Amino acid sequence: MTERFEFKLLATDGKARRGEVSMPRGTIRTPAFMPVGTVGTVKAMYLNQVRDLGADIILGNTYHLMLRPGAERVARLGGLHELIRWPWPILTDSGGFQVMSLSGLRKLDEQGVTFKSHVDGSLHHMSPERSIEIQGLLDSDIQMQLDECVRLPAEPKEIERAMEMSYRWAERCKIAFGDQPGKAMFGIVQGGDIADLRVRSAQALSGLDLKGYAIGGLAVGEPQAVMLEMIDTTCPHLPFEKPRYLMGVGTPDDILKSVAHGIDMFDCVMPTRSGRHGLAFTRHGRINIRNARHAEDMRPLDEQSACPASHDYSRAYLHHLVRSNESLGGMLLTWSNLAYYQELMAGIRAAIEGGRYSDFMAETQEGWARGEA
Ligand code: PRF
Repeated sequence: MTERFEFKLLATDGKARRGEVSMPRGTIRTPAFMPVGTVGTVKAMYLNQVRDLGADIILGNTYHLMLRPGAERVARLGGLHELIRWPWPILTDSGGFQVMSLSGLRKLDEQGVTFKSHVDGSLHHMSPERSIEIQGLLDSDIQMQLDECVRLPAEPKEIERAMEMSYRWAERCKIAFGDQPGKAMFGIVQGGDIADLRVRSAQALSGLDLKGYAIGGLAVGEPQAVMLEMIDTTCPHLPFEKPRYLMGVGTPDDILKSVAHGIDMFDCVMPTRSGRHGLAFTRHGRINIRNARHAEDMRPLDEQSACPASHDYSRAYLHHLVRSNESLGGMLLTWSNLAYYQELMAGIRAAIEGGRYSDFMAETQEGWARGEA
């Protein structure tokens, strides 16, 4: 553990990277998957379970926490780590993306974003500076710049305008963040599905010498091939020795392929949200446990998994719980899914260290395609 935020590259295999982010609250082994804890809880999980599965960091959301319980209140209560009982690193998203997807009535201009709360309809304004201030009140370890993410497909002019404004917001966020050696503020590359805009965004942000870089504006409606192409276009223009975070991605397949293109960090609601809806991710691929064919299947989801939710409970029981809308159904499937995601990340890290990432990718994909007996 260190006093300063640091990123060390430990090994590479092709474009895939194995590294370590260290900071006062802990060390993050990369490639890393960060479970999403939007409102200060990784839904349907105890945080000690999340930790035991191998999560080095979790994610929180500025937008949700500023509305409830409120950033100043969280600060008075000792900060987010103290409140939720998670002493390890927390990354917070800046709020712009969630405003666009969740709040009613919103207006976005150079000053920031004005929006109506989805909780009580109250009106709020968030500037780039206020987003960083809130993330500071939460005591977040990795803070994200405020940005504008454009849904695809979109007009090139619109994508360019949002990318340029996001860059100006990055400059303002950098000043607002100031000098905090033990923490980091990441910039976010935008530019939609236009290679030239991605390159310009990455080059401009690199000039700000930030501690890490995210790629935003992907997995917003474009095909996977376009997403991978944009990652490939962007990465050569980011500093090699800084961590790269692909925001809001993705499926196990998205993660496997994005790592091969040079991504170090991921977050996604997929394992938690899908779990609550009855979808399991396993070494054998996806299993929709609501399906009638599981009603009398006494096999576990994955007999080889180390997670009790995956190897100790029958598909028949999980099917029954999910069909009956029982909380335990969502809890067990979330547990099993997060276990699989973390198991996948551990496999990815070991494969890169061993210089056998492409073999690992092929074997993993074969497992999904083969399905189960
Ligand atoms: N910006 C921010 N958060 C995000 C995204 C983005 O573009 C995405 C896009 N996949 C997910 N979360 N700030």
